[in-house]
Amino acid sequence: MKETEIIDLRSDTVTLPTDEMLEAIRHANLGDDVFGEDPTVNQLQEMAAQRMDKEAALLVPSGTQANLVSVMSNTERGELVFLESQSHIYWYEAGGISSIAGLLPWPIKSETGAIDPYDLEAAVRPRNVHFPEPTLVCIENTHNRHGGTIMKPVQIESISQVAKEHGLKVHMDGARIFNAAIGLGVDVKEFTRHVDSLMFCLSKGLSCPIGSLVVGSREFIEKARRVRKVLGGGMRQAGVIAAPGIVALEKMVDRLREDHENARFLAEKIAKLDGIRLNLKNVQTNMVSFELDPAKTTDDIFLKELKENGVLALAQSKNKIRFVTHYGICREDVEKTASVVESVMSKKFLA
Ligand code: TLP
Repeated sequence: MKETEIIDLRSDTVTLPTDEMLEAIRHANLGDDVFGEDPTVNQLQEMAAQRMDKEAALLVPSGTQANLVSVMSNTERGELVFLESQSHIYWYEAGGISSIAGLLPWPIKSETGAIDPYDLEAAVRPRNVHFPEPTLVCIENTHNRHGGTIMKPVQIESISQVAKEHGLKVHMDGARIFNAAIGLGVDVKEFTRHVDSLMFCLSKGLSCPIGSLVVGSREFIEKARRVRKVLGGGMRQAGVIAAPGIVALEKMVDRLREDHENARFLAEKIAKLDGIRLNLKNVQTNMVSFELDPAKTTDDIFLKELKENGVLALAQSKNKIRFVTHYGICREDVEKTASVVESVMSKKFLA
């Protein structure tokens, strides 16, 4: 990356399509996908289902819609959904789980993003006329607000066991499930085996411009197709979205390792700095989350100083900052970021 260019570490959603993706769009075979006739979409959906070891998959425009379609296809209005208290569905999806799906979200706190099976067990109340019917548990992997932490397959299995005992389904927001797989060095199927449905995004670390996939049983996907239509997500020549998705699944998964190495490098450099509280144990994939000591600086000042030095980051909460590494960010960029952070933190902003 040239010195004058901005180093954008706000999210892996800022990634641009590769030349091969743009070529694939140009040459894609297209059809009307509402009729199920787009061959490129059908190919991607088959690939996704196979990769996740499920029966079927459905292409939708965004991760938010993927979660909403999944949640609605697993429940009926008025029911109760357990989810982790910092989860994306609860925090960042504009309340669609309540306002559109008509569900009661029931947040459960956790240490690092993985709901403890004992806490789920304790939260499930006996079926009774007073209580909404509990039907679904949502997990998130990797966990965004916990800093890209991985929920291990064994943890998913334990949650799913408790869920099954109580007749609940499990949906996984796997927006970054390939980061989890690469981070642990296991096949992605290890993470999908114990969930009923999942979604994953093409438009994050995999670098596609648009698109997410909902994956599950054939019956579930049939319902999801109808729900997607209700939400206005039925698309026509959607092969233009699917074509780069195919390239992503074939070519962009293994390189996520590089993003993880860059995140680790950056985290280790800045964890040592005065005024930064960063738990290196939680740096497991492509995110670096940390807190700023409020006696030293605030997120507004910190982000402004960074921006003036050509680096962009996001505040996830008051004084909590997130960097995300991704395709297009190289070692030189994280080296520069580390030195910018060091010089910013060495200044005295607050009297
Ligand atoms: N997350 C975005 C923002 O919304 C915060 C980001 O920059 O990380 N699940 C998870 C775990 C996500 O991180 C996101 C996007 C989504 C779902 C929603 O995906 P989109 O943005 O495609 O609707």
